[in-house]
Parts: sequence; structure tokens; C-alpha cells
Amino acid sequence: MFSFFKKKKDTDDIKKVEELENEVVENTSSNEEEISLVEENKIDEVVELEKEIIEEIKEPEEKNSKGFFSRALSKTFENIKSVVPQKKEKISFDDIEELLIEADMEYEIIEKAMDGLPEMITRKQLRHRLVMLFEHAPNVDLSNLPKPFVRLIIGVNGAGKTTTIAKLANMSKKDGKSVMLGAGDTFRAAAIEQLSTWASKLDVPIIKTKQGHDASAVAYDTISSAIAKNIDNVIIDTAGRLQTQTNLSNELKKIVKVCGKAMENAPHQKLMILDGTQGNSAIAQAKAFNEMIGINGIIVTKLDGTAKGGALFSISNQLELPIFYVGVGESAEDLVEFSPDNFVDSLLDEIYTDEK
Ligand SMILES: Nc1nc2c(ncn2[C@@H]2O[C@H](COP(=O)(O)OP(=O)(O)OP(=O)(O)O)[C@@H](O)[C@H]2O)c(=O)[nH]1
Ligand SMILES: [Mg+2]
Repeated sequence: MFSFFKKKKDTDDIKKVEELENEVVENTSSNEEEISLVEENKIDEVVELEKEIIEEIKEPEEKNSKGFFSRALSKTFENIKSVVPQKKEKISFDDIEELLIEADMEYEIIEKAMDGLPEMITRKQLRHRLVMLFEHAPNVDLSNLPKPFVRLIIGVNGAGKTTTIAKLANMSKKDGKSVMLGAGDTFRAAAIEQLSTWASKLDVPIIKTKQGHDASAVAYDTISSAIAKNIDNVIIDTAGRLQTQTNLSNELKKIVKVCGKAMENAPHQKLMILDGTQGNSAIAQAKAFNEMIGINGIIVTKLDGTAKGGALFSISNQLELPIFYVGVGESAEDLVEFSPDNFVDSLLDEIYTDEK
């Protein structure tokens, strides 16, 4: 009767449902005729949990769908619709150019993407060109990951590093993976506190030190502790700003080097967090960090609050790096795996009648 519950990943909920089921089954089987109000309430509780679980099972699918991108990018799409208010089968070259400018796609990239397209452009023609903008980014093989898999999170102040770490940790937990955090932003006491608050909220271990202490020592301790405890994923926070850019550069280089001492080839990913509300100006930041320590991929945050979603094209294309995730809100759930196909399709759905 309740066999579908076995598919549910969230073991706490499964346990609770199973306990309730057992109680109901035990009580009702002892005297089938006398299901008291208490038991009926328990049945109601089971049904309620069942509904919640079904919603949760649906949620990840929905988060990867085109529909989800459409909602997350609603501000960007409002701008696009101001140029093409009615959906059409073919759209003029000038209108496409204007709507991509409205979405904050860099002009240089627009020219490159549209080179040689006819006066009236079909969905298929435009789709091909837009998806291609993401294609040079190297594919990342996420099978056979080392254990622990160490990710170093970098980016300027306020970009959303700490919040994104919480989102990544939450995602790991939901995937059934253990995770440990390293509070490597030792520059500000508030940064250590903020990450600690997330760690206790998500119930994940954290390695931290006092403000002003050596950030690379925190990184070393986090990786060593994760190795000792057989943890799957390590995520290390870093400072976004120090007294000078040179200090920051030196500190990040040192953290990377020390990670490698704690574990061969660590950090396995250096992820750049970019604030999506900054649009194309975030590219210069990313280039600066890329020169300092080299970046493997990007996470763009705050897409929910911006009309500059078109900057994703320029960011990925200019930096020749994959966008792994996008942040679409402030809660631990608000991280979506980025898919160029879904992103482009959800954009085209706003302006073209033709589904193909
Ligand atoms: N709407 C929205 N807000 C976000 C998102 N990601 C982060 N924020 C908010 O942006 C603000 C800054 O986020 P933090 O995670 O503290 O940024 P940070 O890079 O760690 O900042 P510093 O530690 O100061 O360098 C917070 O108020 C977050 O709640 C997002 O995807 N959407
Ligand atoms: Mg922070």
C-alpha cells in the first residue's frame, strides 16, 4: 500500500511515515473494528506526509525544466517581451538584436551569434546560434569523483559565496552525500558566523578558526578532517576582499597550494561565484580571479532579481568556462543546475510560436 515511499530519498520522512504506518497497522490489526479517533488522526498524518513527499519528489524534476527557467528569469523575459510583445513564427534581425541587447547580452557576442543570419529569423536558426555560444566550454566529467571532492568557492564580496555554499551543501545532502564546510573567509568574523549558522541549520560539520587566522590552515584542517571521517564533499569558503588585491591574490594562491598538500590534486574545482545582477560587468571580475588562480566553472547568483539574464551568454562565452548552476533565491533550495538547452528554449518560448 505504501510501497512508493521506498523511492523517497529523504530518510527522515520515510522513517516518520514508517513509524506512523506501523503504529496504525499495529493498533488496527489488534482490533480492526475499533479504529479510534487517535488512529484516524494518525492516518490523516500519514496522508499529509504522503502529499508532502509527492511534492518533494516532483520538485527536482520541475527545477530542471524549461518552466523553471522561465519563472527564474521572469524579469529578463519582461524586457524581451517589450521588444516582441506577440509570439511569431519568424522575427526580424533587428528585433532579435534589440531583444538580446535588452537582456544584457554583450554586443560583441550578439554580432558573433547573428553573423550571416537572414532578415527574417526562424526559431531553429536562432536556437542553433544561441546554444553554440555555450559550446566551447569544456565538459566536466563528474563520474568517479575523488573522495573527498574538494570545491573552493571564490568571488568578490557580496556575490553570494556563503549562500551558495549552503545551497551546494544542501544539494549534496539531498543526493545522499556527506559534506563538510571550511570557513576559509577568516577576514571577517561575520563571515565565519554566517557559514556556521548555515552549517547548524543544515546539520553539516564545519571547520573554523578565529577571525584573522590563517585561511589556508582552515582549508588544510577541513580536508584532513574530511579524509579522516570519510566525507564525500568538502566546500571551502574564501574572502572576497582583503586590504589589497595583491594580498587577496597571494592568499588565494596559498590556499590552493595548501589544499594540494592536504590532498593530491585538491581543490578539484575552483568555482567562481558571480552576482547575476551585475550583468556583463561581472566578466571583468571573473577574468581577474581566473588570472590569479584559474577557475574551473561558474555559478551565477541572484538571477531571480535581475533583468540581465542574457549576460549568461557573454559570461560563459567570454570566459570559455561552463556555468554549473544558477542561484534563484535566498533559501538553501534555490540552486538550479544550468542547462544551455533549457535556458535557450525557455527564452525562445517567450517570442516564437513555433515549438520546434
Ligand atoms: N535573491 C537572491 N539573493 C541571493 C542569492 N544568492 C545570494 N543572495 C543574497 O545576497 C547577499 C550576499 O550573499 P552572501 O552569500 O553573503 O555573499 P558572499 O559572497 O558570501 O559575501 P561576503 O561574505 O560579504 O563576501 C545575501 O543577502 C544573500 O541572501 C540568489 O540567488 N538570489
Ligand atoms: Mg560570505
